Amino acid sequence: MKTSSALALSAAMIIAACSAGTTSNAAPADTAKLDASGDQPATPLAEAPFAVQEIASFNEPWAMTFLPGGRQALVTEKSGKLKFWQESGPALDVAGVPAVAYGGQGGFGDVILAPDFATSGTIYLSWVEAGDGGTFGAVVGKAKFVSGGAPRLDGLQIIWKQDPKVTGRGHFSHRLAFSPDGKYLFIGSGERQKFDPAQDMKANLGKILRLNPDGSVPADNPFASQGGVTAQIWSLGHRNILGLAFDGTGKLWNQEMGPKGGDEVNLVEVKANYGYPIVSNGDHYDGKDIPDHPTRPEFAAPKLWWNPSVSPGGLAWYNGDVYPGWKNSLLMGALSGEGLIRMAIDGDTLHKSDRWDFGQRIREVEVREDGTVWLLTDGSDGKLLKLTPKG
Ligand SMILES: [Ca+2]
Ligand SMILES: [Ca+2]
Repeated sequence: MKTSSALALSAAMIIAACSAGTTSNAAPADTAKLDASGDQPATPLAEAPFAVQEIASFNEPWAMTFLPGGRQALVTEKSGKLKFWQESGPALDVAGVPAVAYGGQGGFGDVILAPDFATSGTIYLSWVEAGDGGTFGAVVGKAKFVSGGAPRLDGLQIIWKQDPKVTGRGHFSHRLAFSPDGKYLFIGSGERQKFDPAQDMKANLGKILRLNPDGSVPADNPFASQGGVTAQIWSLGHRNILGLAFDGTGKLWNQEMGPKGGDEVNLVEVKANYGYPIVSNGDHYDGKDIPDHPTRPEFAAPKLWWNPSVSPGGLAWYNGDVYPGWKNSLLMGALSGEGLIRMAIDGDTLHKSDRWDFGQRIREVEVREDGTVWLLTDGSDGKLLKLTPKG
């Protein structure tokens, strides 16, 4: 027994040494060149400053948020369940959740805590509801989360809807984030795979929206005087926003799944137009060309982009000390890219700092209060993963 495990160990060391050897020429990466291009080669997990620990399983998990203290979390499952995960106990179904229109890319979406969660227990949720004539649209609601052995939602109230509802079940986006001052709710609203709504000021599709916590429109929104859903608009020309994150200086970043070869991370600025579907560094999946960003400098260009596509899932700001050199970074999951991407924040710019090959579709990225990073993998046997720092 002793001999065979020693052999297995030395074989593992040889494999690790070989995989390190094959990538050593590429590292350290020429980040300036990578940052300006669509490229970003992946590094084997063996070289990461963390080990991957499997914690729990979920059915098509989509989003999660830790509760204060980090020993409990809420996890949405796309088909319509909200799970109350506990570090030392079973994951329980939360009662009182809305009925969701499950299918395609739709179902349960995001879950975040209200800024005053500690006193109010309020959470915000997004999901898809059906409309007339085979149409669908995302909605956002708030409710009080009541913890304990029979967790439930009380007083669920819808505060926002995608308008108009359209056919198809793609590009809902429905990602949520509160500004660090707790005053404003930002919603990523996808263009519903219909292209032009991203430039249509009469639709709240293909936009990032800014609302008061009760769903009303702040008086100082850039298009507030125009009324209707136009008043909700903060930025436009987005495609499928699957991650929103504020950094420590209050800057809002978004990632979005672009067309083929056009996935983006943007610095979200008020009134900016990010150009979709008029410009993209990618092209339509049917092969039709979309002029690249540099041809139309009036549209805000991405800070980073990826070709081939990585299909982003989740976005989180990291400012901990658990993993060396990660302070002030953005972390982004990759679905088709099957990994985790780290981008160092450098003022108003980003660098392609790391990309690890997990061999699994990463849907969600969360940072716990203790500085550890947790991920959700995609699919019917989705896993909650903890990235345990290596000694
Ligand atoms: Ca989250
Ligand atoms: Ca293009």
